[in-house]
Amino acid sequence: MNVPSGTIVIPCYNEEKRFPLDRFTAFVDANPSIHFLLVNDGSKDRTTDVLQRARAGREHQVDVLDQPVNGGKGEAVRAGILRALQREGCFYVGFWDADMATPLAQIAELAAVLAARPQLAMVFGARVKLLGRNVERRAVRHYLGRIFATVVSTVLRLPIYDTQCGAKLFRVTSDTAGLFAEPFSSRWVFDVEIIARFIRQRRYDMAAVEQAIYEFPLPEWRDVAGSQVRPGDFLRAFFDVLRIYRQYRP
Ligand SMILES: Nc1nc2c(ncn2[C@@H]2O[C@H](COP(=O)(O)OP(=O)(O)O)[C@@H](O)[C@H]2O)c(=O)[nH]1
Ligand SMILES: [Mg+2]
Repeated sequence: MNVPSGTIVIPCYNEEKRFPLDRFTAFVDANPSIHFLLVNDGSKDRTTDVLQRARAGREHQVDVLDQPVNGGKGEAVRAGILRALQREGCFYVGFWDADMATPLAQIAELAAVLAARPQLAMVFGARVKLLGRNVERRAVRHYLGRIFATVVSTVLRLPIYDTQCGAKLFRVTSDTAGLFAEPFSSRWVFDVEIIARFIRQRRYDMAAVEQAIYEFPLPEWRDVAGSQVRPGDFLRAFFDVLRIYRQYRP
């Protein structure tokens, strides 16, 4: 497949043990058009060493951004995307969770959708458990995720299925930086905030927004142990959505 060039940001917080170094380097070497920006988000373990090893010998394709203070996933992604947008010749930018619950091979699939459909501004991985696919998610997380997505759909007036999947690509246009320009007000549901900003950018024309976002049902996704999201975060997420609603409504 002829994949246009892009940069994927991988936010990493205490990922020394979880970051799949061998899988990552093998993928990088086999996919020269895909650049990576690994963001160390003020980790307390040796994440930096692992990320530097991932970069060694691949400096043209892999960059490491060291954030001295832990700012949370959203801020790590934001810093990374703004940096990635400075590279010339990027057709897309995106972010991907460090546990690689979504296999890296899906980057090309998402990019291909973006390339084939000019009206799209963004493509999100969606964890839909259909027959014939390997989407393994713990039941609790699945149902909590369904409730959360339903709340977000209602609040944003956008029928989105999966807001929280850590695999998202954005077409690089003059509008892209605007989505990441300001710090996010929420630590965990910045994905929702990106969508809220996009809706505002499109002047609340919901038909236009629906035409510009594509959810791609992933053929493979597996829960990776060691998630740092805690039950309390789930509750906090609802209040964050409420705040986003107030902040971004017309
Ligand atoms: N928990 C946490 N994750 C962060 C932070 N900064 C960056 N991340 C990254 O955000 C991603 C979250 O993935 P994970 O913990 O598996 O969450 P889950 O898959 O949604 O349960 C990983 O790539 C983390 O390394 C942070 O401050 N806290
Ligand atoms: Mg995970």
